[in-house]
Amino acid sequence: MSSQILDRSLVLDAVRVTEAAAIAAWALVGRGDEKAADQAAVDAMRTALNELAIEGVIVIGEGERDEAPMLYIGEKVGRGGGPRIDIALDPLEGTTLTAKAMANALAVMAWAPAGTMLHAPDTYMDKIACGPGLPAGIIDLDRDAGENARAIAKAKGVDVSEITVCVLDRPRHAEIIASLRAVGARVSLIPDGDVAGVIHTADPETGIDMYIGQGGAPEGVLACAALKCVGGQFQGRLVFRNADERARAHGHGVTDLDKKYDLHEMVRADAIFVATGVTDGALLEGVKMSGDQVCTHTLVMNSHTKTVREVWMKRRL
Ligand code: FBP
Repeated sequence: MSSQILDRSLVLDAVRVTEAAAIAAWALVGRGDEKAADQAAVDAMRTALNELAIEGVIVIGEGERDEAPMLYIGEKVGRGGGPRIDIALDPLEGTTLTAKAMANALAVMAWAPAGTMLHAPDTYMDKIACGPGLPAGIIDLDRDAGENARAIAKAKGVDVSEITVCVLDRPRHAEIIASLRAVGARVSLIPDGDVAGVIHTADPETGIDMYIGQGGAPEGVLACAALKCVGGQFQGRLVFRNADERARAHGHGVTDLDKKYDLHEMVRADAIFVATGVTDGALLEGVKMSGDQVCTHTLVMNSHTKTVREVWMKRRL
């Protein structure tokens, strides 16, 4: 099944979907309207998905059916006649970044064979990640943040002062940040966008060695699909703030609410990961419009073929 889904032509199909979402969101960059930007990306992504010869089911989407009219969890997309795939998507990862014309907003999606992605509820998740080439089990969510940074430093043969850890800039992370600074690690704070934060651990050019902190569980699944393609380690544990969130998790088939998931439990088969830049960022350039021409920059990765491609698209409007 995995070779069928990861057919080469599907990779380009996936690229068209995030390109469409990014272009639509770009029109709303800097307009101060997060909802409108997200809606534009959702509409464009849904239209593009429904043109494809796939039998897709949204497993990570815009929310539950009763609260999201489009791209809700369980929605079927595609015109059929193709492979059955699980789709995780975030049409606009960084709604605030887009509304405020800040760096690093992306349109993101991942595909895997039907039934192989964690159906994560829309709750928070504690996450820790590092890039490839390190001993298995080097990071552990149940260990102190500073201790994790120390372990990575030891494995890399450097002093912990040379380790940089990416963390979402949130008050809830004060303890994590203090723990990292106490051991002498560098902390790189990001305003939003932890899918890119996790992916950065796998790209030496970013200088990020580890990601840690609490962010969206859906974003955790998307980040895992990316790490599946480029290598690295990830652990995640769902975080519940109330009984309703626990009930949602049960509804998604989660039986062990305290489970610590690793990368291969979050995405259990080969995956395609695709992201197009909306605004310029460390991972991708944003949409550019010049005269009657639009240009996009997309990263597309396939864990089956172990390929990572950057796709530049230019189109006359
Ligand atoms: P949105 O694009 O949905 O706003 O998500 C951005 C994001 O920063 C994610 O990358 C991250 O997982 C989540 O929000 C963190 O949530 P919160 O902003 O509530 O701390």
